[in-house]
Formats: sequence, C-alpha cells, structure tokens
Amino acid sequence: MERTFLAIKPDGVQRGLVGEIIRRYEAKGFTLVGLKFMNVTSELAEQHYDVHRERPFFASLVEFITSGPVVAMVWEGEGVVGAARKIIGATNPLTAEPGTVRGDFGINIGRNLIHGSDALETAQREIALWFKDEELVNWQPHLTPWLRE
Ligand code: DAT
Ligand code: MG
Repeated sequence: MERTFLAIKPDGVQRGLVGEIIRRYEAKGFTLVGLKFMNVTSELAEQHYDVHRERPFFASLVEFITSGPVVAMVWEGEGVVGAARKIIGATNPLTAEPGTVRGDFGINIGRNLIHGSDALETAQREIALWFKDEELVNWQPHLTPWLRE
C-alpha cells in the first residue's frame, strides 16, 4: 500500500496546529502508520533537503527545520502521496488555496508549516531516512469497509 512522509515543521508545532493538521489526514480517511515528536539534527535536515543543497535558501531551511521540535509521520492509503500534497497546498502559503493547510494557516514561504513527499520515490527515500522499519506499525483500521468499496 502507498505511503508518504509528512512532517509538521517547528512553526506548526509552536503555533499549536499539530491536532488540526493531523485531523485533516485522519478525517480524509488515510491511515497513520508512524509518528514521532522529535528534534531534527542538522545531519538529518541536510540529508532531507539534499536536493535543495545548491539553492540560496538551503542554509535558512536547515536552520529553521532544526530550530524546534517537529512531528514526523508516515501515512498510508491509495494515492496518499499526491492527495497529501493537495491537502498541504502550494509551497508559498500566500498563494496556496484556502482549504489547504498552507492556504488556511500561513503567510510566508519560509514558514509553511508542513512538509510532504513530492513523489512515490521521494516518499520511500524520506520514510527510510526518518523512520526505522520497527517504528512503523502495520495495522488494519476497522473503518476500511466504510471508506472503500
Ligand atoms: P515543498 O515544501 O512545497 O515541497 P520545495 O520542495 O520546493 O517545496 O522546497 C522545500 C522548502 O524550501 C519549502 O517548503 C520552503 C523552502 N523554499 C522553497 N522555495 C523557496 C524560496 N524561493 N525561498 C525561500 N524558501 C523556499
Ligand atoms: Mg519538496
């Protein structure tokens, strides 16, 4: 089953939006399979944002993601990678659609509340980077027959 990696960034935690953000994925019908509240080391931050290494904002990105605790999560479900990104909204919260997490709660690209994997392979890479196998919980929600034919 498809899985994606999501992280509520330090601004989402500091602003008390953890419950609100998780609620959206639960309510949508996706399944939580991993969750941890943690500080991010600069090593992990640099590996996570490796594709942005040459971008001018790389240093501030690493500084920000390591500035306070984050909620790292793995969610499961058919089409979850793309759908989770839709729930997140566009990278810049100022232009992100209302109804998305960034569109509803953010105003600045450097404080955009949440990370979500952008493709299936990215998701696999990020899940392996952030979680050990034994930290992921394989379970069958009883809700399944009410969510899918
Ligand atoms: P996303 O988080 O929507 O996948 P991304 O992968 O292009 O966006 O960039 C990673 C993060 O880097 C993004 O969440 C915020 C920051 N970022 C991206 N573009 C930026 C820019 N032009 N100026 C400042 N920060 C930026
Ligand atoms: Mg990205």
